[in-house]
Amino acid sequence: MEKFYVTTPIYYVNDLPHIGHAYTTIAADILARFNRLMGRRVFFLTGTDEHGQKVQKAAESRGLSPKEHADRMVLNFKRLWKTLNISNDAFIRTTDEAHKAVVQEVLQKLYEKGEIVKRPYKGWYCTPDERFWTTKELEDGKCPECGRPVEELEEENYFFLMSRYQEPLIDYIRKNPEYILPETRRNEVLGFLTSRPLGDLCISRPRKRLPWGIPLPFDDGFVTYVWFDALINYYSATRYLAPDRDVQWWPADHHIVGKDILTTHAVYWSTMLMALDMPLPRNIFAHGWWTVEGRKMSKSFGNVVDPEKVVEEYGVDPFRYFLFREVPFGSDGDFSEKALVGRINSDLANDLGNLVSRTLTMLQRYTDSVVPEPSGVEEEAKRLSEGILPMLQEHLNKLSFQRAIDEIWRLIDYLNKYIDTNQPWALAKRPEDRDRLSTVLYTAVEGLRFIAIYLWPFIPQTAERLYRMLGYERFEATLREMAQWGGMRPGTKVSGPEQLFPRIVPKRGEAKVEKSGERKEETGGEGIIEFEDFSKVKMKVGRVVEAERVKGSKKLLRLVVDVGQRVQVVAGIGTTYTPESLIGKEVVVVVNLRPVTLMGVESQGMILATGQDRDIVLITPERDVPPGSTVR
Ligand code: ME8
Repeated sequence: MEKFYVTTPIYYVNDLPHIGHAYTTIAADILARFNRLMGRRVFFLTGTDEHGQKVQKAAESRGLSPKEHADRMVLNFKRLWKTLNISNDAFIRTTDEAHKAVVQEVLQKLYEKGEIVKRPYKGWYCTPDERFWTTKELEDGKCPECGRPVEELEEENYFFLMSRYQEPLIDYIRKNPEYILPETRRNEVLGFLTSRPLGDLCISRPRKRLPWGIPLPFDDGFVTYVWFDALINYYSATRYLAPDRDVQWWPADHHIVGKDILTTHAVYWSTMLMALDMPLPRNIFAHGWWTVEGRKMSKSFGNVVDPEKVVEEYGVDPFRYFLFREVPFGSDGDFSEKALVGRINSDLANDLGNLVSRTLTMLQRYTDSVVPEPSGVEEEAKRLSEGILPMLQEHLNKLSFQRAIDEIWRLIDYLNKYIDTNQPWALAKRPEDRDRLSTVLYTAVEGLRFIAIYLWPFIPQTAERLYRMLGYERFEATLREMAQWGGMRPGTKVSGPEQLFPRIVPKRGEAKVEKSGERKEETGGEGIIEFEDFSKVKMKVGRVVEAERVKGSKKLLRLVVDVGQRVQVVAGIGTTYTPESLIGKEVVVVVNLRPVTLMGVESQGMILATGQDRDIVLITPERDVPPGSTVR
């Protein structure tokens, strides 16, 4: 059986985990889940980096020993991984005795091979970053990485002769285009390696200066540099933490890291492995950086996002979904609650949630929630559903999570449209269309089965819930076996409709009225309202003065409408109208709706229209009237 080994960085225990740590770990989780579903043996490793100056200092400031401090801090990470449904197979701590033994073994081997030597060293030391810089590397006399002051230190130390591997590494990266991804980062690393001589790496710290580390096996006066110790975790874990010890886990398939620590992985770790004559990992992927509301996340700005809080407020799956749908993996992203709510409302509540509830509502109404026998196979639905699997494989192999999600959404959009076009509610009224109704309902519910399976790596809790709603207990076969059209057995009892994702009303208000362009389910009954209810709705004639597509959406347009004053409205009419065709058009706008955010854009009103999808018709005044005229 094929194996798949994926890692996250091991996080420092000097601080609490935040959205950035969650991001990397969820990425690895998606890959681990997908590969398990593909029937591979998976080892998914995460953990904590517990030695070094940063941790020692954090412990000192709390009046604890470094180990006591680490023992406490590690719980925050473990708890968060539980909250986020992270399915790691092991959790490594660099203070594990077994890890320390492997680090010492590696050091001894390199020392005996002549890859590590002792030398006097003079340089500029940045204490917070725990590393030496040469005079040339300093920027304005300060640390080029963090900009903080450095101090000149002279001491004897042990060096790993990294410079020997400069050429072999350049060669390796050139010959293996997928070794470092994304490509822009690969080019950066190559640029760095080819533009200057690679120095040797100081891998020890005198114990008298820094006692908190793994002692060098060949010199008790020194401990190991924290990065040298930490990087070895990826290998040491295969020796004592991996499931199925009979599997040859090394080398890893993917090391997923943030772009901040690419050099340590691409250069230090790769050359360490070369010196050890060990194979290099298949891929190192450096993802982008999250800011929060346009600013760097930092305690001093008070904008560090606690994933536990986000999950408490919005649920785990919306959070997981948002992070990977919002930006391509590799690019930087910006987190805001507004953007999150926009995604929940448009993608999860409207597209997915609505598809599930309307399908199950119709089954309940027309077949007593029993899956009907179809009278034929809808070839297009079958082709689309089955065709997503190879696309998922291709995209996830390159860690293109966003594209993978797009593929699944194509099926969701298709099925919503399929229901709109086939109008099961109309078929149900005509006895001669009974067979057709069965086929349409079967196709919708079978399509949902594919969606549940495909979504599982991304939003496992929702996928499992949906799968149970479809009458299954758990995924019992491999993805390839399950992704065959016709898997849903006629006669299966499915559950009644449930709301998967309630629409989120932005904190300030109670915008319970649906925005224009969102799909409205057939309900059958018309509720009578009082005149005073109706008179609460303020409508005006407006002229469209600006129109453009909302980025990333096929349906939504951002319009600026002059209704006496200018208001911004997000309208789901983009499948019928082009932005250009709307400029100058008169429309009717509901102007006193509580604003909501759709895909990151605030909508301050609603435009009246009829029809749906490609057949939307705007309601306009019969003759030109001045913008701002009241509609009653
Ligand atoms: O560097 N956006 O640990 P660390 C995206 N112990 N990702 C972010 C992020 C942000 N704003 N902030 C943090 C270390 N991350 C070392 C690693 S590995 C052998 C040793 C994520 O706790 C991202 O994955 O500082 C980044 O690389 C990592 O957290 C840094 O975690």
